[in-house]
Amino acid sequence: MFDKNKKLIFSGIQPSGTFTLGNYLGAVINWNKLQDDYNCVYCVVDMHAITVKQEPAKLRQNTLEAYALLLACGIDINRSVLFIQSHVKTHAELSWVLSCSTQYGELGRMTQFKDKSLKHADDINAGLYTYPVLMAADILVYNADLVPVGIDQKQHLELARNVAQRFNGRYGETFIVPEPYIGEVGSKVMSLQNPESKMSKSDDNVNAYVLVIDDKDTIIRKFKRAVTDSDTEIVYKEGKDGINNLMTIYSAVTGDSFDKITADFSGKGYGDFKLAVGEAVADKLSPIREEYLKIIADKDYLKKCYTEGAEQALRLSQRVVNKVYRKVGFVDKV
Ligand code: ATP
Ligand code: LTN
Repeated sequence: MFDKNKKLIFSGIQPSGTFTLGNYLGAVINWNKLQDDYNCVYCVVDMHAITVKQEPAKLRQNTLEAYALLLACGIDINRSVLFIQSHVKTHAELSWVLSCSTQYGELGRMTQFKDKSLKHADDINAGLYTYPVLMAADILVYNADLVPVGIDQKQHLELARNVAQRFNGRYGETFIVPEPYIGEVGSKVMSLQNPESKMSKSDDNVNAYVLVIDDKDTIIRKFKRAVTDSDTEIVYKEGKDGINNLMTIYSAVTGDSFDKITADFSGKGYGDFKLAVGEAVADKLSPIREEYLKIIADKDYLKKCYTEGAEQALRLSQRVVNKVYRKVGFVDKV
């Protein structure tokens, strides 16, 4: 299925609830585009999700929803490998070996670990600490060349590179040292209620985020309520965080430049612009929502997709684990 002349992309997304417009513009839209030029392997990282407390039934539901949403957003199983992390045993197997090439101190420096330890102070488990090792295994087990992530994941990717280099130094060339791939447009979508912080699905205020599966009326209502400033001009400028964010979103979904947006809305008020952004976003998301509702209702189709995805992923990654086991000195299994 893969073209040997193309580079390999790997990325993962957590099943922590339905995706926001931020996840879509910051991550998934890039995953979709990259399928044209790369061999792509994508997964829903349910094993990472249990590093914080999960309700089992909810995790199962969220994982299926995330998988269905990726299909609805255009991840094409005829071109790319799309699977659920816990279905492919090689990730956990490689993770153990890599943990023996990762230093205690370097894991302690991870800012996500520090943040999550404060947020989940009653459950600072070993998995939360070794989270980046499993992430390194996800990537290295496919010998990925490039990893599309948001800026928040750059430090974890740096760690994966260090671990790959250390392993290669100790046991001989085994892993490709992966490069980060940070998309440009929409790399940071801000909250509609507090445009100084990022749009996040765990925000307490539902008006702060737009979900990919929100209906048209809800999307328009949320944009109408978006916090802006007391100025009137629709122009991208320092200090106008709310308008800057709306312009970024509008530009990402329509392809219009900031200059064109300013020219098109000259003489019009914030109210008109907010409505236009709401409509443009709703138009972009409505086919995804429809497709999602169809897929999530068809459990047999979903099962077929993730089962095939897991088989393909295992085939690709088993070779790397076999090689690693040999390199570290494990006895061949026959
Ligand atoms: P939460 O919203 O609960 O903080 P999250 O949406 O950041 O979680 P992830 O599953 O870690 O959770 O994010 C998946 C991907 O989406 C990551 O690559 C991340 O960088 C990107 N992403 C998340 N929020 C935004 C945002 N507001 N703007 C752009 N990209 C984002
Ligand atoms: N930690 C990432 C999700 C993730 C990932 C990966 C991303 C897990 N494994 C491998 C890229 C490559 C996150 O929270 N967004």
